[in-house]
Amino acid sequence: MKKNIESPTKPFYLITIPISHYCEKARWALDKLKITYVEKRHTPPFHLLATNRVGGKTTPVLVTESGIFIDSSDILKYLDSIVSSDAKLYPTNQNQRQEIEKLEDLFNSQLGPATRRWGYFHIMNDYKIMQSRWCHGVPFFEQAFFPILFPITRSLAQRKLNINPESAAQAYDTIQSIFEQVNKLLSDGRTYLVGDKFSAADLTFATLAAPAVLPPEHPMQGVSYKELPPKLISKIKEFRKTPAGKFVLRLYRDRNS
Ligand SMILES: N[C@@H](CCC(=O)N[C@@H](CS)C(=O)NCC(=O)O)C(=O)O
Repeated sequence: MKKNIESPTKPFYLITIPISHYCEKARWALDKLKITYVEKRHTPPFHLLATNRVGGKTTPVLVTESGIFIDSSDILKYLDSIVSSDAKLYPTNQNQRQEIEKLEDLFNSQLGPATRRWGYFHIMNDYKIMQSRWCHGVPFFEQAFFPILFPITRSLAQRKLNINPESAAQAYDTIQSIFEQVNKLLSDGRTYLVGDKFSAADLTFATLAAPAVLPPEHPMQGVSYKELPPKLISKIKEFRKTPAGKFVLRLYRDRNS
């Protein structure tokens, strides 16, 4: 496997809540850029112990010898600054870069919260699904505490993320509106959202849209797709049929190539 940077003396650490789509954004960037890292997975609320220790709050956090990055976009920009020019996720062309950053901001600020709120609304009351999503690869100790802590962690998350039927319906409308914007961009037959190369805009859209499309190649799988609530499955099927949904599925099929 060709590396894009010289190996640092210590591997990078990526602190995650494994199912988080913002964490998947950082994970995919590290994988794509072939950077050696160790993922430290935590279930809520244990992630707070790990993030607080290094001065962060939310996940992902990337810990490197050159600094600690506590936001997914900062992580991407840092990684971009250390890889060779042919591997970059942000082009040197300023107009394209601006377009990419604008899309990335839109996806970060609107799509990410919307897919998270809408997705959680459908699964949060199902213990088995939530356990499969929140405990994927986390330390045994945290898995052991999950049954005791889940009810309180769930209600804290519901409150913090404002998850209720009305907000979920609004989130669904937001996802649809952003998918429509992406459908429009793709309508001229382009392969990527900006320019002729995979960029931070594609990566951010694919990862933050993933909860609405559930790409089979997503590295964090919970219970099988068929075990999800039928209402959720039927909406996911609809999203998968849109040009934006097909785009996400294609990017995920190519994720590891
Ligand atoms: N703007 C941040 C958002 C990250 C974020 O919202 N992470 C969520 C997981 S999806 C999190 O760690 N939540 C736990 C918490 O807030 O304590 C980024 O892009 O990194």
